[in-house]
Amino acid sequence: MKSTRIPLALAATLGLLASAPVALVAPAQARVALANAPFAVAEVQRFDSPWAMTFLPDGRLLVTEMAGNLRLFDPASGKLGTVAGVPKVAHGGQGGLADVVLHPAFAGNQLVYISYSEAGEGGTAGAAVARARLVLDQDGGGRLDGLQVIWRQQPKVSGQGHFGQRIAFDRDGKLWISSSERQKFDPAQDMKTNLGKMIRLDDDGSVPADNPFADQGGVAAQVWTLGHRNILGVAFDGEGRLWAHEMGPKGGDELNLIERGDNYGYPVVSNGDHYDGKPIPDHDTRPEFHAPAVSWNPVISPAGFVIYSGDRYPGWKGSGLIGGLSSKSLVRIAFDGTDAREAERFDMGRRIREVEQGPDGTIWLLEDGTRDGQGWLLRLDPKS
Ligand SMILES: [Ca+2]
Ligand SMILES: [Ca+2]
Repeated sequence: MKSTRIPLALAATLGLLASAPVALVAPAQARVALANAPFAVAEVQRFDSPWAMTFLPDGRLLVTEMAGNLRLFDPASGKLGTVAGVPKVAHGGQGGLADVVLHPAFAGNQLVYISYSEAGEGGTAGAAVARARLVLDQDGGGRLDGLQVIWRQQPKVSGQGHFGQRIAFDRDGKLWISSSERQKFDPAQDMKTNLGKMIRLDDDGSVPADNPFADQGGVAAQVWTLGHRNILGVAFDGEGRLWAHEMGPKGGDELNLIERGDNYGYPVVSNGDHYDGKPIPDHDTRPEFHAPAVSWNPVISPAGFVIYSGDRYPGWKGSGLIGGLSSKSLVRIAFDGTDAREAERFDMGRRIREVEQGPDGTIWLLEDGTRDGQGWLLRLDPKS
């Protein structure tokens, strides 16, 4: 909902001042200065344009750098190594090496999954997802072995924006990929492309027979939901529900509950408008589209997302934690079943790209490096 400011004189004319209390402006979020946060921020290690990270069972951390480097960092010793064997990535704009996650049975099969922007013919590009066996050496590094590309955006198109390419596994072992609309708008509603969609696959990239559009065949069979813009964060809650945030255009960032076969409306509706000023009808004009659980205007520019399952920060268990790029913040979301609201916003003073929960429940962040090249790995140390 857009907040509406009505001048006092006009409000008086309309008789609003005499009526029962009506919230004309949405209540401000609880903004929390770092001095009052339940954590202190520790700068741990700098990376070159870091984008995503994931913890290994031994407590070490895989970190992606957009130029195509997969780094292995040991927080206990401070040792930093490199994992060789990443395919050539199309690095530029929002493109490059992106997400990294472990197979749910990693301890047994050592499979890691990476997403990245892949160059095509004539300057085009598209997101790709590959899996490989992670082989670690004794020197704090390693390599990707037997890499297979298991999914691609179709078609590859011009430009360097809105790849999405977040990946996650659910508790049934299905692989989820956010495939953003590459700043091309209409493909998000076109079932002949897999752009602007949430994708659901088996762990080897094959298409599950019970996907909602399986009977359409082609790339439509991969699709779980459609009508998305740019999804840079996906997470499952304790009940197994999938939540995804997406960057809106000028206004209208969203947090969505992802439900089988639904259409989330972009570019037909959005609570924001196009950057060139062209209006887009709001969600409430078209109830057939799934409306966001939370909508932000002004935007937060969400990137990175966990739903916290630890005990190290009072009151956070079950909360969503979303990084903010333009808002330079960490946003805490409180869930109530299928409802959600922004509960708190911590002013971090830097663009936050990625959020991850460590094995002991500590929250780690990556500072965005796309603007000046370097970004800190940050650890949030609980205050006792
Ligand atoms: Ca991660
Ligand atoms: Ca929407």
